[in-house]
Amino acid sequence: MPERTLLIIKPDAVSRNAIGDILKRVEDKGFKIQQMRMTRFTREEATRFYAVHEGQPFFDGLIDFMSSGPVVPAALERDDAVSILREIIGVTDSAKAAEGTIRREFGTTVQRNAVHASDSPETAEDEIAFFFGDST
Ligand code: IDP
Ligand code: MG
Repeated sequence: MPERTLLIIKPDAVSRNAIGDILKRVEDKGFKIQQMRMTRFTREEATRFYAVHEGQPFFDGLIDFMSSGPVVPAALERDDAVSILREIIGVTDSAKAAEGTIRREFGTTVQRNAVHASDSPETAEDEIAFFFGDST
């Protein structure tokens, strides 16, 4: 069954000119890019997007980082989109992510890890609506 997920290319990856390389990785894995744009989170928007992590020790740093420069959110579609994207990005900490994963190749630390990917089909739809509205 086709499913959607949200990818965000984070400010660290945008600033190291990795947008094209990351999009090529996901397209080569069979994802269709349904919607995409470049934008920048205000602190308020980042706080809303990451509300589930409010109260975590890393929260303030995460909001600083995510609002520090442009990001590229993209709605992606393929079978099992959520789990396949999580697989190819690797674990949260770029330093611990497996060889060949996007976070290992384009990120550096647990915070500056190059990309966001939705963690469930339900979250994915909410996150896609956050950027692109409900009309997709
Ligand atoms: P995920 O992005 O792999 O789903 P989450 O636990 O949802 O990981 O955390 C959201 C984001 O918060 C991470 O991608 C990372 O940028 C940041 N983060 C998570 N854990 C830590 C941490 O322990 N220290 C610093 N930043 C963190
Ligand atoms: Mg998460």
